[in-house]
Parts: sequence; C-alpha cells; structure tokens
Amino acid sequence: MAAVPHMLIERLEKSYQLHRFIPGQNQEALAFVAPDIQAIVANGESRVTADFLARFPAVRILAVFGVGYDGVDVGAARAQGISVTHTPDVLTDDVADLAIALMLSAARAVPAADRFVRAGKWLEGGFPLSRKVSGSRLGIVGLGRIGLAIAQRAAGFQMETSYWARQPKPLVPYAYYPSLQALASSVDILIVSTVGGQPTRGLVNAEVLDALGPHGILVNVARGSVVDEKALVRALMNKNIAGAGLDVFTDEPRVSEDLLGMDNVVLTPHIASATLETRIAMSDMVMQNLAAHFEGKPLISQVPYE
Ligand code: 8YV
Repeated sequence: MAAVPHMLIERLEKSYQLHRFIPGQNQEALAFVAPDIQAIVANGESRVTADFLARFPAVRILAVFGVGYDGVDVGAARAQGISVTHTPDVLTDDVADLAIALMLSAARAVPAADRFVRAGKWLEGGFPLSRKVSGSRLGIVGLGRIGLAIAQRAAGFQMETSYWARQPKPLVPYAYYPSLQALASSVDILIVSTVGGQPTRGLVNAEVLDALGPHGILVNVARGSVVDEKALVRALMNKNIAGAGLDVFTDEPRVSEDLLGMDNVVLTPHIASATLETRIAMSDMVMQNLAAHFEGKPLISQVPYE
C-alpha cells in the first residue's frame, strides 16, 4: 500500500502535531493518543473501517490523498460526524495520460520491444508485429471525469469510443452500452476507469474478457478490485485476450507471479497520479481541506454521503 507521500508529511508537520499510523506496527502508541486526534489523513488505497474510526472519537475530518475513497466506510464516518474529503480533478489528466500510455504500450508491445533490443535479439531478426491503435474501437468502463479525459485523448487517435456506466451520461457523443459484455464484444481495447469498492467488484469477469476476444486489450487504471484477476490471468494464458496494461492489482503491491511472467502484459506500480506536479496539487488540496475545516470554512472537496 502506498503511504501518504513525504512532501505532504513535511507540510502536515509544519502546521499540525502529526502521529503516523503504520498498520501492524505502532498500534499501541497510537491508541494512547487516539482520543486527542482531531483529523485523519489517508491515501486512496487506505482501508478506513468503522472499527478503526471508532477509536478516534474526536476526529471530525478525514482527508483522503486521492480521488478514490472506496476504502473508506463513508457511512460510518457520517454516523460519527466525520466529513470526508478527497482530491478530484487535479489528477484527471495524469490518470488519463497513463491509461493512454498503457494502451499504446500494450498494443504496440513497447516494453517487450525494449527488452528485445536490450537482450541483443535484434541482431538475430525482427520483432513480431503488434496491433494498430489509431482508428480502432475503444470501450471505456466508467465515464466520469477520468473516463471523459481518456475519451478526449482517444479522439486524437481517431478512435471510435463507446462506454459502459451504471447510468447513461447525458450529452456525451459516445455510444452507451447498458451491458458491459456487449460493450466488450464490440471494441478492440477496453479501458477501466470506474470507481472501486463493492458496486464494481469483479465487474470485468471471465464473460467480459471472453467477449473482448483474442485480439482485445484490457487496460486498468481504476482499482484492482474491478477486474477478476484470476479470470484475467486465465484469459491471458489461454489467449482469450491479446494483452493487458495494468496500473492496479488485487493485492498490490504484491503482483501475481503469473502476470509477472507474461510478455504481453505491461505492469506499472499504481503510478497513474504520480507526477511531481500532480502530487503537489493533491497535497495542496489536502492542506486546503484541513485548513478550511479548522477555520470553520466550507470544505473544498467533500465526498458525497452515500
Ligand atoms: C494514489 C489513487 O495513488 O487517486 C486515487 O484514487 O489511487 C491515487 O491517486 C493514491 O491515493 C496515493 O496513495
């Protein structure tokens, strides 16, 4: 699990008395100060359960460093009078950029081609042909801020974009498929950019991957939980799909040995929002939300209560 970055910790330390919680390590020390803690900062992957929150009776704000807050029990936070904030918008471009990078890398086999050159194999012959991206059909799973930014970029590649979402989006020029399987069967590349958590768990399952088909490529920049990873491994092994580009995993930072061994899979370590510029902007948002809370002003990016 990624920790809150050092740049944010340094800024928090300048304004607040900071206690760092390292799961499985300093629980007793933290229990000692827990009644006095007024705010919690977590990252997008943090698991913040009702039991955890119950240990901090004075907390009134939980600021998530990330757009996704699927690890937070928002209902429990609400019941305890805790406002939850996150960092939307500032990371949209970066996540969409990485989705396109993974799409191109997987379809054009860029990392495999790089390994090929470095291993001196070029001297023995040419590299196998890859798949054309420009003009191909793109399916987007979840057309929120990030999905829309991916669609805009895909337009530059003359891709025909369609999407699945829990509800159709008004006023978008892309075809809506109420069935994810039907979407998968009519595209070449499927990019997952939907929210994580219970509503989307295992959404991309064996049937969806089968529908994507032997020339299809799957990209995931959302959450590992959205894809049935065992089904994905089987689909890749049996060549039911052609390849994948993955930034998120079921049990990250542990990545399945099967995926590690596959040449047609491009793997990145949950870095979609990890540029210096964006991480500074995300840190700014966390600081601004905390400051607003302690000054009694409206929060700048509170998550909706479900
Ligand atoms: C971060 C994320 O990697 O925004 C999210 O939901 O998953 C990412 O931006 C994460 O929050 C940093 O730990």
